[in-house]
Amino acid sequence: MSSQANIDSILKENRMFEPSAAFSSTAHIKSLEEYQRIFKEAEENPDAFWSQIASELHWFRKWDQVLEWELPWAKWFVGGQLNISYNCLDRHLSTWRRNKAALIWEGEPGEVRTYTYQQLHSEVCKFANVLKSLGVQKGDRVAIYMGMTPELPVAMLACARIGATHSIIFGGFSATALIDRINDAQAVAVITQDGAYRRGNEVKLKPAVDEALAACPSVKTVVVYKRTDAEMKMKWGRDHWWHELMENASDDCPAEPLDSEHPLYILYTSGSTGKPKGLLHTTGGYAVSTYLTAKWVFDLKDEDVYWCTADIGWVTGHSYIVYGPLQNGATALMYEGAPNHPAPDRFWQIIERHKVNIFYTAPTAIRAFMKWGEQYPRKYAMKSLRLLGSVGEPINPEAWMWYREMIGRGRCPIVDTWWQTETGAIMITPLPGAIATKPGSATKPFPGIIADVVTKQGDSVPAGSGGYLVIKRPWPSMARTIYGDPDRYVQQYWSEIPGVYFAGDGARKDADGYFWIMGRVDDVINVSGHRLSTMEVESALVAHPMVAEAAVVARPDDIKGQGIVAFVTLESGNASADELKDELKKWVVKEIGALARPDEIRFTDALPKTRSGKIMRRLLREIATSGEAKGDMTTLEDFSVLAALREDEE
Ligand code: 7RM
Repeated sequence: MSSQANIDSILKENRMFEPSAAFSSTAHIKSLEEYQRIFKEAEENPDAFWSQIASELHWFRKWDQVLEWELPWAKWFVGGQLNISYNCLDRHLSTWRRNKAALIWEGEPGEVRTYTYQQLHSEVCKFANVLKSLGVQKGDRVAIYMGMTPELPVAMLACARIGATHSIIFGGFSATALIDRINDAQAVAVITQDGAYRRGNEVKLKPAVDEALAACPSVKTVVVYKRTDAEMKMKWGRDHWWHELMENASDDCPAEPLDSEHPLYILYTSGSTGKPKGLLHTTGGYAVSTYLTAKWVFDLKDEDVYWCTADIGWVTGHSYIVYGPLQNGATALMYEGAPNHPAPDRFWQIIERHKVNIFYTAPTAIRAFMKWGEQYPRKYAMKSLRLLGSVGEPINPEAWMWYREMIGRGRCPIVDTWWQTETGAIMITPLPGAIATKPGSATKPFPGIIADVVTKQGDSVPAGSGGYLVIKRPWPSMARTIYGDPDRYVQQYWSEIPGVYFAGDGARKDADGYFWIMGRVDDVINVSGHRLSTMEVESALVAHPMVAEAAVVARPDDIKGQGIVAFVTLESGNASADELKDELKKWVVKEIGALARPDEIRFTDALPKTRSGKIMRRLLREIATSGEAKGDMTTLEDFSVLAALREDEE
């Protein structure tokens, strides 16, 4: 953060959509008044609120104390013992849900597998016994490097069942990324698969593990799930086939009672510099927050088919494909592959085939759908849909409206959910039956979450001004530390602004108390002393009919301090002419003012993104400034994008 000043907000959006009476009447939270009452109760007596929710789960031993808080160190449900795998599975086996679908999986090549709660329980118990037989013990770390197959949640839940801490590494990461993460966690085992299907090709996974393990002495065992049947080298004594081990494994494996603060998982996020940060989540608090947010935000009902399109290697998949939905006894759909394979209508086909009711995806995907064209969703009625969700980046109003009209057909509320790997669960979000939505706003904090927008000194900013998004009180699913580096945890999240958790994002609160997330403060641009959010300039650009996506960054400017460079991808079929560059500059001036006029527009076929779809503005900043990207690129999804950007420049 370069300046003490606040962030100027220039985006104006006045549309508002009330929940329909029909939706509200059956929703878990039915009205604004009900939300406000619960919010107030939770604010005034957080212990009672969280205790009541926690009581809906299964505990082997009840907690003695709800919260022990020594800033910034939290312990939730102190003295309690539970097992999240028990809460996801066993708890449902004594109810009618025993034979309900827990997971419906669709492979990219088209096969479908369904697991009932009973079946999933058996698989998890068997694999938990496999892990034990391989010597994996409570407290050990297990790295999981898999694609989106049902065996991935089986592996996670099996780890959780015996108290091993999982560390899932995106199937898209390289051997180098694997080495850093495996060594940081000192993992004793790796669970992987031969390969995964993506866009009709095989992405090889096991070979990357082989390459990495030469530099990872802590790993003693590798389990390989056979997905693609590719030719595979197996190292004798170290590598085992999943199917061979499972053949003789017993499906009797009682869940281990674990301390509420027992480490459940480590998940790495890229730091802007240096080694990746392993956020550590523990059991009890995480279970409670993911259970409740999944239920209220997605308004989960027993009849629903719920689909979150995230990769499980990202926190969204951990919390809202696996732990949140399964604790609720929901039916979660899981899809293995790409959204445009074999054609750009794959998602709509899946919604139609499985009669999906709740659909949760990312703005980056929505902008891709917009670019591919309306003809694809238009082919399908998608009458089953009743609720839509968005996560991962600020969703520009243009994309929000398209999502509402083209996918939701004007019938479905949209929940724009703001949260982070660090927060473990959704923090700011509409409750769909209670809170009216505004395109581009994540609306209000979830009950029990005390959020604010403040200056760097920690003072609340007036309505309408931008500032730093902070959380003022501990919440159950907060990350407990950065694994192995508590000092970095304190310094990264609890030092910048006194006494509160600083999320790294900028935001603005409007006169109705709605939060508008403005993106990472590291991305803020300072033009002639005005601090602008890149997201707002991008949002204006994307509102132009020819623009599909935009990324805006600053580069040093002798006069203004910083100038604006916009990287723009166009809707298919639009030529990139110089006249269009002028037109876009004028457009931004008209939409938000002369201050935000881009100095340069660069057309590109694609923007550099992480695997989870976030635009990597840092790399674009380096390209705009020095012509070359040099920083950490381990999380970059597609390297050819950078090469193309460099070529464009010449
Ligand atoms: C869930 C997830 C976290 C960062 C966060 C924000 C951005 C996520 C929204 C959003 C605006 C949203 N975890 N972000 N959701 N920005 N509106 N609804 O994405 O750790 O991978 O990323 O993502 O900048 O700090 S994450």
